[in-house]
Amino acid sequence: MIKVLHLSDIHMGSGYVHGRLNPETGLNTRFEDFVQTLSFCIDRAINEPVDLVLFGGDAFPDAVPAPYLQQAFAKQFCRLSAAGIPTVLLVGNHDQHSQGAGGASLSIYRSLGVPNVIVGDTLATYRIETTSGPLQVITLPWLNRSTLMSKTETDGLSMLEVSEVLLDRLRLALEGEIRQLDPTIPHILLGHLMADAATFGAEKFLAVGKGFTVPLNILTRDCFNYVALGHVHKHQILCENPLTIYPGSIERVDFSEEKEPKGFVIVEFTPEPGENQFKTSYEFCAVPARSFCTIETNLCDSTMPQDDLLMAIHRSEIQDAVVRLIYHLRPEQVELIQDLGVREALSAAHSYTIQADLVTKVARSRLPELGVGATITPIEALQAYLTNREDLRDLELPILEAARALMGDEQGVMFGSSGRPTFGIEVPVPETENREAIADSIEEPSVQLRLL
Ligand SMILES: [Mn+2]
Repeated sequence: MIKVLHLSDIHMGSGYVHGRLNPETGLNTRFEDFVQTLSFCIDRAINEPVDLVLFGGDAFPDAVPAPYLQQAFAKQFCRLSAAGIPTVLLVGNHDQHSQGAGGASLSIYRSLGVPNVIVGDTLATYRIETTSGPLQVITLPWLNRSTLMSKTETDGLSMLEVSEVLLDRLRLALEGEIRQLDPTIPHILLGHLMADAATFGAEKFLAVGKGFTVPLNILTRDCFNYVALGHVHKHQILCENPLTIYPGSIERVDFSEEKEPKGFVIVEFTPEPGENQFKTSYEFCAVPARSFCTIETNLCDSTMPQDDLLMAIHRSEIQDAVVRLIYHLRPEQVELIQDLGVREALSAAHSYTIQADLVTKVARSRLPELGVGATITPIEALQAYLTNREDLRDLELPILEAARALMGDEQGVMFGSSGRPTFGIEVPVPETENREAIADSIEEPSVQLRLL
């Protein structure tokens, strides 16, 4: 039996906004979280022990990580090297450098000749001798258009045509690798890609450039005993035969991953008689990743918003979590919330953000007349506004009256011969021409809207 640990998408150095400075180390606590979780994975690989570790790509946020990130990453993977456990480090989109001659942040391990480490930065097949027997791994790093096509070849082609040509080339190149495989030992395809059957996760927000999607049937060939994938942060099993898995990321980068379990997979290959030669089984192993917790509560109808807000916090599991508190309340309730008390209730969290959302009574949805391309007259708009403002009910009639006067319906009240200002406001009487100009401008639809 051969045992393989497959992890992916470490992204060490991401999500600092959810951490705080550790005064003892001077480092962001989220960096320390990522190191701790990676260390947990490496501990498991060594203690098990597994025969091989596969890393599915995306080590850092970009291809030029700060030295302390490189160092922390190297420290963990060198433990595998020292323990004699072979490791394949696949290059993901975040590991590739797009400038000059390119290269990848992980290539340093090959340059230094770190024992037992293979860097997968090209499509290639490796035969790996493990203590439990040999394995074959095809590495398929993140592909961009320039990997498989030159610029002159893509000239004049649409994006769709380019993608089709790329996929044809990938199919061919993969076929070339498959034909060299030794059928008597287990075959693994290790790829960093977006499979077309995958559910998206936070990776779509992290990626700068767009890659292309690979149809699952290109990957799930009968000859493979396991298809180990990286790139998508949400753990998922895409196919049972051959077993095709995204282990997902090991730590949460943002709140979009709040509900996702985080971990790695351990895959076992057991020899069995017959055509398929090996039986593949797997286990998802959860890691103690930092939990994220959203508390959202609507206090608009609450008579004791502070108490209800504190209750909502106490009901949530905020201990050591990254928390975001979102509460909705009416403007007149604002003074009923004591910020200090709320912050004290949140103090058990690892870090927190508070977002107070003021709900105003006049909602646009209550003015259906104001659809796209539709306008209403200023008087109708004012009427609708006043209908929604209970506090102005007593003034509704005088306001409307004054508005009509302004609009010229009742000329004479405001600007007329009497010269008597309404509501005791001193209104300068303009020249007749100016008055017409004002009336004209009010007829403009844009002005009508601005009046709202
Ligand atoms: Mn990726």
